[in-house]
Amino acid sequence: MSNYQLPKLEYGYDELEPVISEQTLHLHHEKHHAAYVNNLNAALEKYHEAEKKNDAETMVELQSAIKFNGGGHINHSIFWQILAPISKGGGQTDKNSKIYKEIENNFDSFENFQNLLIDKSIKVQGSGWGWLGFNKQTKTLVIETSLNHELISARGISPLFCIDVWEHAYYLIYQNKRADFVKDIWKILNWKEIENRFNKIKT
Ligand code: MN3
Repeated sequence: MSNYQLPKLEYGYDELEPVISEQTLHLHHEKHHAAYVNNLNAALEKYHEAEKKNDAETMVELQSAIKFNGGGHINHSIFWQILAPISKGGGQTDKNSKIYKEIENNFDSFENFQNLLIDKSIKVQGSGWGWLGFNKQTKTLVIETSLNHELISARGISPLFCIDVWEHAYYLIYQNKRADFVKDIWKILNWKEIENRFNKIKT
């Protein structure tokens, strides 16, 4: 029995305003993310049934639904954690933190890093994600993008933070202006949590 659950948010639905509206967050968390969780559980249940029957054909057919919905659940679970309300420290960077210094080492300056990530995220074709990750082999920070719900961990890269650039993430406020959303989301990034994620990888 697979029983993945929708994670609870650590802030109120109206607390990420004005970047993410209350209605957007309700829909994004309680409808979109919840659907990925439900569809993942349903697909895994069918998969386990097929496994019991030695039905390889059905198992292979289910892989796409598991990948899409499982990736959606995993990526959104990261996304909610790396956001914080402006009133609770959202958007505040600490220039003495390890992650800030590492960003400066890798990308010359924080501003340069920001511009690169914004640019790559805006250019994702269709639905996808912009990422800051850590490449464990080269031991460097990397900017990545992924399509749909593809995981960057599958490329050997540990995710530090992500920007959801699916239209459902911003359309109610920003309409077609993805660039404005990708520039504004920096106001609600939870740098303490991003630093925690970074420390966990390195140790
Ligand atoms: Mn989404």
